[in-house]
Amino acid sequence: MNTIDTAGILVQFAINDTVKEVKPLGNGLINDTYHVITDGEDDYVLQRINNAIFQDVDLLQHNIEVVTAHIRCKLEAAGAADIDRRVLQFVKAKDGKTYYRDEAERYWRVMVYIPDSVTHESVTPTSAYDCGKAFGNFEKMLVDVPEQLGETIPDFHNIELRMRQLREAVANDASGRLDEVRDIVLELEHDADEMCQAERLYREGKLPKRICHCDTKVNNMLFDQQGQVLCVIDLDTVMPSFIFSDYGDFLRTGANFTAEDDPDLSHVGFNEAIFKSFTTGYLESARDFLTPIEIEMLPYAVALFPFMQCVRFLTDYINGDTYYKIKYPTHNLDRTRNQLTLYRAVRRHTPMMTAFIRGLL
Ligand code: GN1
Ligand code: MG
Repeated sequence: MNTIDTAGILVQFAINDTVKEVKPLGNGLINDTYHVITDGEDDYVLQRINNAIFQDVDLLQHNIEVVTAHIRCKLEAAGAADIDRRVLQFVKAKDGKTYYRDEAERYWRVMVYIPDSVTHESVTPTSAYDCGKAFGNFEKMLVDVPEQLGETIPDFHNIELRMRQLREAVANDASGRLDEVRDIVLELEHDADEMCQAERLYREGKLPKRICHCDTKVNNMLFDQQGQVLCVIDLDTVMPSFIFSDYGDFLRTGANFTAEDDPDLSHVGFNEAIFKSFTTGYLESARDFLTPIEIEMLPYAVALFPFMQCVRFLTDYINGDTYYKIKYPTHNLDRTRNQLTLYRAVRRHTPMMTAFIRGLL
């Protein structure tokens, strides 16, 4: 932060109040985020967009503008209270865009800070129900977005692509680590066809893509001081995807008994209580617009995301750790084994999940 002239960046945006302080906010791994404290009514959030990962910032900001404007209209039409705390609001730069590119080709954006809001890092059965409802509602508000949105990371959750990337990594064996992980590659290959069924059904026209959040972690939600969900944040990955992305990826982190990089595999497991409450909340808001095949495939989605994450971590390990930040040499291997263990646990829970979802309908 010391080397970045935040004042010089902030003057590019239509902020009238005097800035008193700028300090780091949150713990995101991709973008850099700051809380801008002013002497006026509103505080702001300044964020540097990581354009190494999100290479088309114009497309990304356009998606976010369309989505937030649409949600605001929906909330207004529903007569919702406190709308400014329920949807993000961007401040325009002098050229009218919602981002600014500085001389060093860094990209910046500014949002109004939502007052009296907090984030949580873990879920309970009670909050999982609220999260399910909120993410289902987020998708529901976006079913009739008035234009086709682009993919901010092309084929982000396409498991066929992720398998191709794994196979390429295996063929190159750039870091000489393949021997150590051959058994894992074989296990993943064994289930790959089954896990790729969504992409096949999509090509056959049987499965839709909808506007999804695609990074449904509990810390991508703002809560009020009483623990009620205010709004969904971190909209960079909002793009067309299978609804499995939102439903499955939330449970991948929320319903694992431990963190995704816990090396002690005896801690890893699938939390049935979290699954049940999240699913109950999600289906309460999403069941009206979901097709029968989407609902029927929800247990598949719960397995797909640990499977896909295992493929992605393993690919990165074999490639010599070029994508995910690591803290020690076998970090990606620990993550791989953790996700594989979770995947196996989820598969054992499939009959339970199927029965539970039937019971809700
Ligand atoms: C990355 O940085 P974070 O945790 O928000 C990744 C997700 C993975 C996750 C695994 C753009 O997200 O897809 O699920 O790591 N995001 C991107 O920890 O690749
Ligand atoms: Mg986040």
